[in-house]
Amino acid sequence: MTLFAKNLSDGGFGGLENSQPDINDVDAVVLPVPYDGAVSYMPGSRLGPAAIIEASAHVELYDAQWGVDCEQLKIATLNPVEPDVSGPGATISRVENIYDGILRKAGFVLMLGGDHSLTTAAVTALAKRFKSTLTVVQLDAHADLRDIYQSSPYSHACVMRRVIERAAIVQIGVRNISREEAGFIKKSGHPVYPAWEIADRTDWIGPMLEGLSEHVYITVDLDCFDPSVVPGVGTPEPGGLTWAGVTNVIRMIGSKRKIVGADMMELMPIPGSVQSEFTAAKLGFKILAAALLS
Ligand SMILES: [Mn+2]
Repeated sequence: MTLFAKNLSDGGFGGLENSQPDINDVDAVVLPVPYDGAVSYMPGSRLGPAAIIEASAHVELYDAQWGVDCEQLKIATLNPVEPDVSGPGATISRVENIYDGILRKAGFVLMLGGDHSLTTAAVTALAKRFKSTLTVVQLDAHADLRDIYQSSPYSHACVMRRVIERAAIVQIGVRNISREEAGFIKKSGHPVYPAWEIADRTDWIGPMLEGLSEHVYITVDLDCFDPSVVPGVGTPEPGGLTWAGVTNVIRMIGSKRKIVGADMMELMPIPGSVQSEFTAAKLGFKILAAALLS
């Protein structure tokens, strides 16, 4: 699989010059996957990656809050992955192959979705490397633990069920759980921190961190945020997480464990508003900083 960096004129993540076609020599690769063929409600997240990349040019790279500077990171933004027309399963396999190819060269991938089903691809590639030392931390409004949804095991509503078949998981911020999923959680026994339990609290973070393996993958479904923070998602859910809450958790994870990959999924741009994509872009730099500069 050949990997191409985007042309310089396209502008990469952060508006950074993309003069680095050789990804052997970068700190991080941004992988846009504009695909939303596995959504259950509103399509549109295929427009997410481009909107986040465009907004990212307007984010200040010096992070005064954390005292780190993402300017020092070498980041290559790859060309968007084209979906496989034969369907979600084939598209996930394609992304997995590409992801695997990138991992052979670059250390860290930030994937931009696209719908949440694509996380399975990243986790499959990483689980092959890290085996039982990988925990997937999911920030999401939904548990996404259905075995099958709308007749498909690849629906974005099933993604964490596919992920837990490959790695340990921790779920944070969930507030929409079906009866079937609640039963599965009880049986599985993995840690779940519903939004209503962790609002305005930080005392759960320490015990949560202790349960993580050495290597952590962070998957951010942008609907984890309260819709007042990120309104541009396909399945908004009230009662969500705050900016400070999400960024603090990610920073704490980065300070205690090795973050080996991350994604930001399900952004559905709202015409005329840049609030959601700008927040996502800024979060992308927070993730890169927590993973690579802490
Ligand atoms: Mn999700």
